[in-house]
Amino acid sequence: MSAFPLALPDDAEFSSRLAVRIGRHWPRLLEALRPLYGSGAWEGELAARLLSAAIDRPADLRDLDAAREAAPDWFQQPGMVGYCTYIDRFGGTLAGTRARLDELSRLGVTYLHPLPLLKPREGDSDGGFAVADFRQVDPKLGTIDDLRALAVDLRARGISLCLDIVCNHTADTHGWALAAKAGDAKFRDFYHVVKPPEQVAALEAHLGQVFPQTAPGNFTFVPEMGGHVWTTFYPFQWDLNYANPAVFIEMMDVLLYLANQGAEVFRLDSAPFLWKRAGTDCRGLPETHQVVRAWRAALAIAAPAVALKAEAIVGLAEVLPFLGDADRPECHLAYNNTAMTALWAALATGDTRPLSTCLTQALAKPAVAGWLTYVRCHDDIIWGALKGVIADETLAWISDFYAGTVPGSFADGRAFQAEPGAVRSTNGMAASLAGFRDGADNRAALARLRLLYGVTFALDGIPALYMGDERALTNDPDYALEADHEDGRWLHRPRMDWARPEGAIHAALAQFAALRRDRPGLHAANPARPFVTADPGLLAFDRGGGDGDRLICLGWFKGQAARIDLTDILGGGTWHDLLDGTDLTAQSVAMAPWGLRWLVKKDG
Ligand code: OTU
Repeated sequence: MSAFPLALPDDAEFSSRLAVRIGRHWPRLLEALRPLYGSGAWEGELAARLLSAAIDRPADLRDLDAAREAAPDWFQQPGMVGYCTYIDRFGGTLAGTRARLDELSRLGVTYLHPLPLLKPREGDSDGGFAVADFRQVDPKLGTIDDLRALAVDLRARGISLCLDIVCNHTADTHGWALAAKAGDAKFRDFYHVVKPPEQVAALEAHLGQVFPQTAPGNFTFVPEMGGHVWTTFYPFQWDLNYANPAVFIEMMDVLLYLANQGAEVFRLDSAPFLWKRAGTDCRGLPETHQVVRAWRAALAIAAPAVALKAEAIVGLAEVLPFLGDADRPECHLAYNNTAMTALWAALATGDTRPLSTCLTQALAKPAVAGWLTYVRCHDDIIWGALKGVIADETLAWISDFYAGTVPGSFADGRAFQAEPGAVRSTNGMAASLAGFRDGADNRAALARLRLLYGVTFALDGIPALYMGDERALTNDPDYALEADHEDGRWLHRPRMDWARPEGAIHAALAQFAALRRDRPGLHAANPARPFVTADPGLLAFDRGGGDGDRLICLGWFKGQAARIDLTDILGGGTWHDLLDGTDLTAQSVAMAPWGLRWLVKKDG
């Protein structure tokens, strides 16, 4: 009944390994998908695509598969350090980016996430998140051959390439959408078309809005489609219909194709939105998790070197299911966006207790999974992710604080859009939000930026830098002068400024990366366990495993120096701060303004 329906190729060694993987994961794939699609002809098509991708897999990537099967915790290693950037803004093109890789290696980077680089629609493409062809590179950046060459260069340096899979939607100019508009019934079924206007209103009543000002509503009337197309994001981003097994199979084929070009991690964009069910908010439905689980099983068969990362910028309770459990794994990694958001909240309020709460909740992460930890990314900071952890009024105050409208605020950011009554999210580069202003005395701002990154690097996952933060790059206030860049998030998508001095923050980040590498206790299987501290301004958490390699991270979220008695946390003996090289005892721990310490036990 569930046997794999096709014969494996003649190559005995390859086929015996493939047979083992099929034996393990094909039943899982069917178990995830049959409740969605029933049994049917789609199973044969699925098997054929899987087998052909496995056969097409280049020899070097098959070697990588074997290595990763032997060491499946590769992405949890303490030496992992990420970097996220736009190809055009970092290196101009893919070829130009290949020429800049020394910059990444100097920072200890082992994981590169270039933001969308596949062929986008013409005109506004939501920063490349409206893909017109999943098998071609944006011609402005290069070709698919350039992408493969980049992946090879990266792998030679021990850097894994992470690509976006914009799996929730396509551009309205994608071939599937064009065929659908032309009346091809097969492709009309790739999208959701709602005909009676009352039905649109009935669906809307349960749905939220992601871009309420720039893209209100979730539906767009398209005359050629004879109704409203489901468009959660911009009107030119058409949501795919995962109730159609052909959509699952096509997107799986995209994953496998890009895996065979050398991608080692996939960022599943907008993961919560995949499945739609009338009468719900269509976020994180159980069927969505079955789809993700099935992709995981497909990769485990045809490209087991590859890891999945969930992009779910929602509360932690909605993020955790994307990591699955031991029996039903989903993604290997997920963004720890609540920790990130709570870090910024602590920096504004001087109160680290909500952050400790988020870290405590994050202990529910399966030991085999990792967090993607970060300070900033290309999107806005969504305060709503802390709903229930921080009171709404406080979140509104924090939003104003980062917009710079609270008297005495150090921040130089801007408020973004929000649904009526909700707290407005925040745009801005990390340096600007931390108060860095070009030409000013920036010592405090740099200490704040170092504090946020120093905590992030001590957490249980891959810490990812956002381009330019290593040089305290500030906002791009002129963003709207560029065509199709009205969206306020372009404030924090400036061009890399290679002439900008590297300075203290660059040195701090390189130090964090180098220290992490040598500390087995920082493996992502060892969670960050927060302590209750007497002063809410102090964040303290423990990292370490059974092997005795233990590290305690201290972060002081206040602008005045302090001396703190930490006997209850550290106990007796001498502790050594890896960051400044000094020794200290628990009775009197000096914390500089916005200070940071990574402590290890010196004796006993
Ligand atoms: C993602 O973000 C991308 O990161 C954005 O840059 C895109 O515009 C968007 O998808 C559409 O492709 O709402 O504010 O829970 O929060 O998918 C960012 C997930 C977003 C969403 C997330 C989305």
